[in-house]
Amino acid sequence: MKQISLTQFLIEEQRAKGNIKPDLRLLIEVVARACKAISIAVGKGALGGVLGDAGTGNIQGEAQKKLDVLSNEILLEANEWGGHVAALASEEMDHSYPIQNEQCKGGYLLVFDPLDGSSNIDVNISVGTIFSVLKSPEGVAQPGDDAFLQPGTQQVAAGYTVYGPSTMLVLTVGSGVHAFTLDRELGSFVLTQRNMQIPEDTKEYSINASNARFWEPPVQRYITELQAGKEGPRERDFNMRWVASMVADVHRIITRGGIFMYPLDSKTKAQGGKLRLLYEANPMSMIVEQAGGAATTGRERILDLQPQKLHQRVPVIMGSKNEVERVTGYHK
Ligand code: P6P
Repeated sequence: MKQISLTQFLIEEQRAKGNIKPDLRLLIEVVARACKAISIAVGKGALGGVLGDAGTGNIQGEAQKKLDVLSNEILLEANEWGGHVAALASEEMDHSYPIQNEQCKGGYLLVFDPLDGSSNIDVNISVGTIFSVLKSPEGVAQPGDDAFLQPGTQQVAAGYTVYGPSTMLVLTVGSGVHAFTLDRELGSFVLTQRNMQIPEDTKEYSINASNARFWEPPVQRYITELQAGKEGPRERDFNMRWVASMVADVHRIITRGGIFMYPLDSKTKAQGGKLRLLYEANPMSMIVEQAGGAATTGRERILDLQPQKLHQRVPVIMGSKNEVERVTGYHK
């Protein structure tokens, strides 16, 4: 079967739908190239001398893995000269990073988690890169942190690359969700799935059950019903999966259905939740909604939230529409 590369797909989408301006296509290609380099570094494992802690911490108070720092540097370097962004922001950087050279500036903002789930790196479990593209505000010469504080509905593109048995880039530019698998011989991402759709119902849920004692009553009720299986009110058995790598868990859900939950709980309430809005919840919510799923905090649609700070955290419930609507309804 003729292989369609990421570049060909983006050009054909532009011709057909006119929703991918050349600059956005070129930015997505820069990010894809950076993800290829990250995939190579991650794939070397112990042979690459980049496992283990970097000996530094990030603004989240998390110990940085060497690969966190390396992945962040790869994405920064690729975009500094790429000429498509005005500024970058990352989980691994306290503040946003404005492009200084006027000749290398573009009209977009790129915000990313360079290596999500990196605590799994040293035990060889799938990790990923999550990215979100926003428009740089008109007339702002040097966009700072505030420029990134846009609701998720303002995203022009969102995607992730999961470094698993194969390396897959999953992307939306607002007209469906499409998956590309890295062909290591060609060195390019090849289209392997068009218009991914999340089944509206599921038998799989994804939550860190060790937090059960901290959950709010609606979540307690929902999970208890799932655990009751066919003897309970749901009248069917459910299965649980928790990889502790959002990219891996959400990719499974986009591929075969499920519900991913990191709900508000008494442990994370003071900081607003566990997962970060701008570079985890928002891009994943755009992808999930574009694939026919739903994404809420338990109380409101994630994409409608007005961010207040760069590293803001939020509760996250996303995946199969009917399940997300059910547990969100329990919060009313
Ligand atoms: P816990 C990884 O650190 C992450 O941000 C997500 O990728 C993942 O879903 C979650 O945190 C795991 O959290 O509390 O189970 O370790």
